[in-house]
Amino acid sequence: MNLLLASTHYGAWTPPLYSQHGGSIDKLIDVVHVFMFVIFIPWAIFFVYCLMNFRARPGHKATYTPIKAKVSKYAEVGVAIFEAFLLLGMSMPVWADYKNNPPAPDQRLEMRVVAEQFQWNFHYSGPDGKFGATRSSLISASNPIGLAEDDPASKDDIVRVNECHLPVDKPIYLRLTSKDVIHSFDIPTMRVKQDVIPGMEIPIWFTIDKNATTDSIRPQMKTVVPMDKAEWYKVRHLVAAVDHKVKDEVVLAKGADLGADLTKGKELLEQLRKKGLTELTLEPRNPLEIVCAQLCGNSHFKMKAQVMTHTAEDFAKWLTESSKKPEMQTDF
Ligand SMILES: [Cu+2]
Repeated sequence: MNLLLASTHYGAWTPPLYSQHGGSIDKLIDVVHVFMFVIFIPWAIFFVYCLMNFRARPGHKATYTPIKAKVSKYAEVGVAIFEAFLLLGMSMPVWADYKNNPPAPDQRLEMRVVAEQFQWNFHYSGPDGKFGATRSSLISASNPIGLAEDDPASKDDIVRVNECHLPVDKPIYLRLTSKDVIHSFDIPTMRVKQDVIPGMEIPIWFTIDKNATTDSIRPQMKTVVPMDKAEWYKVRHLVAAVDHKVKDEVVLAKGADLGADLTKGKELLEQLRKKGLTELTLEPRNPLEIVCAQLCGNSHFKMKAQVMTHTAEDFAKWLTESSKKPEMQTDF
């Protein structure tokens, strides 16, 4: 369990929430869990009672016929009614409210997401707001979405692999499609999840909380680990949050990681211990990520993209700068 918590840095319950619509989903998850717990306990007790009470034993024959008690019938009807309420009264309104209200085209950031085994490709229309044409015949390692460069609309388009930049406080409208098999686009911290199906383009939309820029989230996930408890497998996803000093010598600079693999990590931690460092102050390099939630092949586990969230001004700056010098980043 500790290993699990250390590896997620998201805590024991649902991950932190950074989108505007996610509160109602969390409420539903909470209600379902409490309800399941409430019916699990009495039913487990009743199950054990039946096993004991109706078993064959000296002087008593096992009972094979179902019991016909009114209490159990009422309990079953009560559970069915509550489950209908969960579906009709809670779940469907949340879904309907979400699905019936896509953001208006002039107010949203529209993007294309093209999934493939095993990476996420992001296509931005650039400052002109027009997506360049794509053709499957043009797809190559350096052009993963097959963007047609002879199309004038593609001149300022931006394509990124496993790197997704998003603005906060502005509706985001993603058009999801896949080049090969079924994937599932999932941002756990935004409560966004949608299957991605080849041959179809499925839209999904959400708005990121105003204060949820990557730069402001990262320090919130700061953790302090005493050196005697610091093991590489627990800290490998984290980086130094501050300059670590021993007698004015910087032994681990802010932003440095704890070694790329087990051997290097062990060595580094040993060195730090020898130098007399007593604790590590760490934070995730990037707290937000997109994962694939559909088992899509043998490297499904590494189908992850980093999400960087920016203020409106920073995002506009990124968009303008990136569209001027189109560069393909394929190994993020
Ligand atoms: Cu996948």
